[in-house]
Amino acid sequence: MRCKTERVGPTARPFAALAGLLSGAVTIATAELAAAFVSPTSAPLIAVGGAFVDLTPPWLKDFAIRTFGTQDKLVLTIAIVLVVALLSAAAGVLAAWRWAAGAALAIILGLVAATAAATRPAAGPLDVAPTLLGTVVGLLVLRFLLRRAPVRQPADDRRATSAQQVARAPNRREFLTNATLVALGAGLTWAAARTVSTASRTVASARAALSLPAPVRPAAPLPAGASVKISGLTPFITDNDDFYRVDTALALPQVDAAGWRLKVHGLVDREVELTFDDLLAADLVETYLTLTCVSNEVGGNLAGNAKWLGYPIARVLRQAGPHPDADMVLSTSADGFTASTPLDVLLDGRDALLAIGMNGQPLPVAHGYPVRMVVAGLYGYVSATKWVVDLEVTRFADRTAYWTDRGWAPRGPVKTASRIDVPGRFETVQAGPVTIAGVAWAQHRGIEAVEIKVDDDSWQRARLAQVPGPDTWRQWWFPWAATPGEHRLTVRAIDGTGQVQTGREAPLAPDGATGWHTRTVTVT
Ligand SMILES: Nc1nc2c(c(=O)[nH]1)N[C@H]1C(S)=C(S)[C@@H](COP(=O)(O)O)O[C@H]1N2
Ligand SMILES: [Mo]
Repeated sequence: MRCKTERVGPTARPFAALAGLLSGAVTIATAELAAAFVSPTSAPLIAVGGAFVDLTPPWLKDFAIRTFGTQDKLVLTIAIVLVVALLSAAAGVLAAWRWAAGAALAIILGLVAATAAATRPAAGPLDVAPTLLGTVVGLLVLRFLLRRAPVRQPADDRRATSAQQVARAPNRREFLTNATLVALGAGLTWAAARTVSTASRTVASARAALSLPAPVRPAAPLPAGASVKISGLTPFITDNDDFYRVDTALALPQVDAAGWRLKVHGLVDREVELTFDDLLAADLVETYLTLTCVSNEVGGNLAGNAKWLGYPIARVLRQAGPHPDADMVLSTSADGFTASTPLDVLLDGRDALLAIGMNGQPLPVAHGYPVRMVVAGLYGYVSATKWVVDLEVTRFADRTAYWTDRGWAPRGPVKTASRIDVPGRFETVQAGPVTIAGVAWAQHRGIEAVEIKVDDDSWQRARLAQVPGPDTWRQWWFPWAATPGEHRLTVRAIDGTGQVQTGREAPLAPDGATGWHTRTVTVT
């Protein structure tokens, strides 16, 4: 690029900043459009966000989850957009002063984003192209805008020059016309990127066309009393649309089922490779299983229950023949997430599936389409790898997983938990008969009893809904004779081994929160 510093500037600073901002928008929109043809994670905002998520220190991650909950990704995206906007405006101001300086800042930003794109787990060599192309187009636009930007008044004239006079400067109108056109162009490019984004459309239509095979071993019909209808009580089955979502993906991985392969390797007698058609043709089983996140606070709702259709992981592992010294399976997703699952848990006969169906539907893309893992009794971060593509049979001593590297426990058995759903938070109820209700879970041990304490009274047993087995949550309810005043309700569960849920309060990290859920209600 030719540098004719003398031709641009001294541009009035607000115009230079606006030019920078707009060229930043053009850069991103152009890169976004190019990324629609390359890969979703090659788009600069997504790549930078993804790299940021992976590099986030644990304390910041904890803070983000605690403060923003499942909105953390939205907050991150907004923060990145604001930072990029500021830096783009700064590049505009710099370029108006010295073209080379502004261009250098823009190029550095482009290189940072391109590096992020190139180092994403599934990145190919082409992944740098969208950002680099965007940066070049952005620089051309910046040059174009600055050359036609209103010029600052010389210093000695400034006192005499009123704001209106600057406004009437001859090329102000031209600049704003150009700026508007550039903004429109960026907007249209962005919209085009959304529409042609081929990957998500291909995957969505393939998913829609997929019809799931019938299981060889269907789930036993739900007991009649599994789902109690109490207003405000969590339903036994969570709709796919209501199912909590936790993952590190800023752009959902778009994994094509036709090209999907699962490699099973590592400490095995023979490597195994499975295709999606292999899974469709295999003997599938169906099971109800509650999934829980280790980041669920006491009383929180990062848990969901679904009917899963899938292929037992144990069968794939036995086919491969794990070596006696192996004790862990490291699963990897298409987006580079990893989970360490104890090998003995996968082989002990419990439900541990390569799932392809969720509540009678193909897996939603957000929940791992085309294939994810679900394992009874373990937190999601050590077992529920979505978009799974690789199983390495290995040892805890040799390999660590995504969250283990960030300070979380390598093995994550689910801790016993119970939650009050009704009465709701800040709800006022009328004196007399009131139903207290909620859910409790202790996956794979089961829930044997739930107890309620009103204020400092003694513990009383709640009534329990039926369950298909020990791997799901269990609804409970308690008929309470409410008396006027403020009351504090506390719940605890007893698991299938007779162990009482601990009241000792533990934080989320490193292996899950403990403590009793309480709720204060006002009775009138
Ligand atoms: N690929 C991938 N799989 C993942 C994760 C992830 O970040 N990436 N998060 C795990 C965690 S922490 C949980 S709790 C579950 C959540 O599954 P869901 O989003 O379907 O509820 O997915 C697990 N599988
Ligand atoms: Mo999780």
